[in-house]
Amino acid sequence: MIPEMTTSVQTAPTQIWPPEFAARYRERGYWAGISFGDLLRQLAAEHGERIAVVDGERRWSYAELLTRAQAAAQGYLSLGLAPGDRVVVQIPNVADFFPAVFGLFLAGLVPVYALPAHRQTELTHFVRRSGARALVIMDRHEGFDYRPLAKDVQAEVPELEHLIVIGDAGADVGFDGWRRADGVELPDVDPSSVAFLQISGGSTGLSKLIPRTHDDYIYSFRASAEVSGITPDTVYLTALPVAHNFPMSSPGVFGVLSAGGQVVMCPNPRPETAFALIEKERVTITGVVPPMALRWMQAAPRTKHDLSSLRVLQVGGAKFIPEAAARVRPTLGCTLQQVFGMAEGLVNYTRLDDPDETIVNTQGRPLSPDDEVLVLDDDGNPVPDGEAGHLLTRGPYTIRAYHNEPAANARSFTDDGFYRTGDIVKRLPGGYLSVQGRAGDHINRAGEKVSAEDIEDHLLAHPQVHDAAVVSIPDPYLGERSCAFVIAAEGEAPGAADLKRFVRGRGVAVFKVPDQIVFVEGFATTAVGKVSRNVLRAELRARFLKEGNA
Ligand code: OOB
Repeated sequence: MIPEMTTSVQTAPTQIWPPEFAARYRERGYWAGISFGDLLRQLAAEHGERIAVVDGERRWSYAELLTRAQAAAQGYLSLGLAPGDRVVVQIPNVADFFPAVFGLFLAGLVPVYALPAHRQTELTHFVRRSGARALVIMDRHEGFDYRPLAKDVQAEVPELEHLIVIGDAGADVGFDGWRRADGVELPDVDPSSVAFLQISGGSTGLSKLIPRTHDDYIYSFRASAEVSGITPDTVYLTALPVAHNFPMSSPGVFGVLSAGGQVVMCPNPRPETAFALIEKERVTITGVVPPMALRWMQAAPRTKHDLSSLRVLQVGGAKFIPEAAARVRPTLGCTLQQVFGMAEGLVNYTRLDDPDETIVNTQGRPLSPDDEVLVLDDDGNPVPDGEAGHLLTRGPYTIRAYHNEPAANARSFTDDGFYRTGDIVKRLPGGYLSVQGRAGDHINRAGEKVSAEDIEDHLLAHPQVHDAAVVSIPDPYLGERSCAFVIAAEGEAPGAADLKRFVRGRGVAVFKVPDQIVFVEGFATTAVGKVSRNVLRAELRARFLKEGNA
């Protein structure tokens, strides 16, 4: 693995649009000039005793959410954390997520969102790269104890001063057991400042951190709530991990709360768990990735649960093929909304009243009238509508830079501020987009983005691996799966199972372990000299598919 090269001193994250753009986004009312903390105060004033969040038997009103978030905010500050400090948050789908992150917002602290599947390698990277001083976790969830993991991270990065634990905290700070901190004053938070750091899917190496501001993010989920028909009667099921950008903001939990609706936490995405909650809470909308949609559609005809309250199923994160998309209404009895978005910003939606043909065959059109979209050929020239090209974008909620990544920023953004998404799309009439694939080398495994380079680095750390190239292979269920081509070092070759165990043992998220390992004698090199990894991966992938192994 490539050693972590960041220094321990990290600058505070910023996200800055050129003044003329910022002025336009404010003038047009996109950036409303309120912070997350202000938003929660407004919602508590407006919706007071209405239920905001449901988690099993726990039902918290908007007023209660504010009270709990304020206690958390004061608790964080009483530990000595100061506004602007970063705090990594690894919380599964439980109600406590909301007081934990709104508490951070109210205190002017900056959450860094890790997913429950992340392990030591990823968490350590997030802590280092953000310069985080604290980590908030849940004690255990779905059979996994997060406390020893957090301890290991702290042992590796001693600058991580505080572990804050929801549930049984042992000697660490208990989330509900703050020492009384009523006197602690909460700061004024600038709505144009960075509210949190989101995690990028990442084509190269480890994830980059994405600074999103209060202004830009609040705009994106409020506008999304409109596009998805969210009202105070909406009941949203959080079936995907809440820290992911899709269930968080498209319109997700924040969009639904911003409209006074109700959010129901689903501990895992299994059809039996989700269907029982849909019936019990009369869920009206939820969002899933394509493999989950397939599983749900398979299970729906046999379920004993009443799914008739469900009006909208959103599907996004990876390509949903038209054949499957066409089956949503017949099997689940609801409208499909395709969502094509990215944590960096731009989100596209099919509209609820679009004709079926558009809903089934496209990945939607941009959320905002001020989303600028370019579709370019390899030389940077626009391609005609209907032809495939590279998607670039800029707009009122798309970032202009990653956090502390000068090299990636130079690659990922044009001089005039367009983000190179790495996606290959066709633009269709009406500005609808159809996603064709990726230009870069990552595997979109059921919506989880895995960088080929990241897995290769882990494989290369094995003493019996001479070289490795990881490619994506089409998979009927996952959409794509990872296949590692491995050249063994001289001597005894490791087995495929050994290698998978080895990668898992390096403390990485399970979705990064290669699905398949193929041992090869060597890599064909068609070009003279240094072969680009991209060319090599493309060759291996083509050979694999031709030989009928898929
Ligand atoms: C969402 O966000 P990320 O940051 O995990 O991944 C973004 C990438 C996109 O660049 C694209 O390659 C792929 O995921 N993607 C899709 C897709 N939605 C995302 N590819 C094909 N069809 C789709 N519908 O995945 C995300 C963020 C917000 C909302 C929805 C998804």
